[in-house]
Amino acid sequence: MIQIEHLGIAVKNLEQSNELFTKLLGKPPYKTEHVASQNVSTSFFMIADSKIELLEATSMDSPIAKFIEKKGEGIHHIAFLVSDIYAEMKRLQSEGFNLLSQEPTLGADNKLICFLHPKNTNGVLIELCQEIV
Ligand code: CMX
Repeated sequence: MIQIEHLGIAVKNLEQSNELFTKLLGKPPYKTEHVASQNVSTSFFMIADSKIELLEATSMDSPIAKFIEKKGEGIHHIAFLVSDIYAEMKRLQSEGFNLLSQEPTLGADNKLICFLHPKNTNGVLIELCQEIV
């Protein structure tokens, strides 16, 4: 693991939350993106070498819609940057973590991603991500 790449925050209304976080951080998101594979719309704010990702559900069966229904808005996941996601997935699987996919998938912000089930990580959803070069 190299660093915390971003914190994901589940929000009900991306436009309103973009305004809120623009005021809070003193700068606008550098990117907004619809990620069809995850049923989410996202925006990214840079903070030094890390990022905040705001996530709004685009359908009722989105993980973000389910999360907000159950827990309300708030921190949804922590994403760690890795240099070799395949090696890291293999290592974590051998350590007994529960990978939510056997292969990395294409995520937001030009990344290969894989999630670990929160039940085995103290209730925190963990995302691994690797930059696509
Ligand atoms: N953080 C912590 N716990 C979470 C959670 C989260 N983000 N999402 C769900 N849970 C909890 C549920 O509340 C539930 O807890 P209890 O058993 O105590 O009730 C438990 O995890 C398991 O829930 P589940 O019913 O088995 O599964 P869900 O349908 O809620 O799905 C999860 C949970 C993590 C498997 C699913 O959300 C998933 O596959 N997530 C990965 C993909 C994703 O989150 N995509 C959106 C982000 C995309 C992006 O970053 O661009």
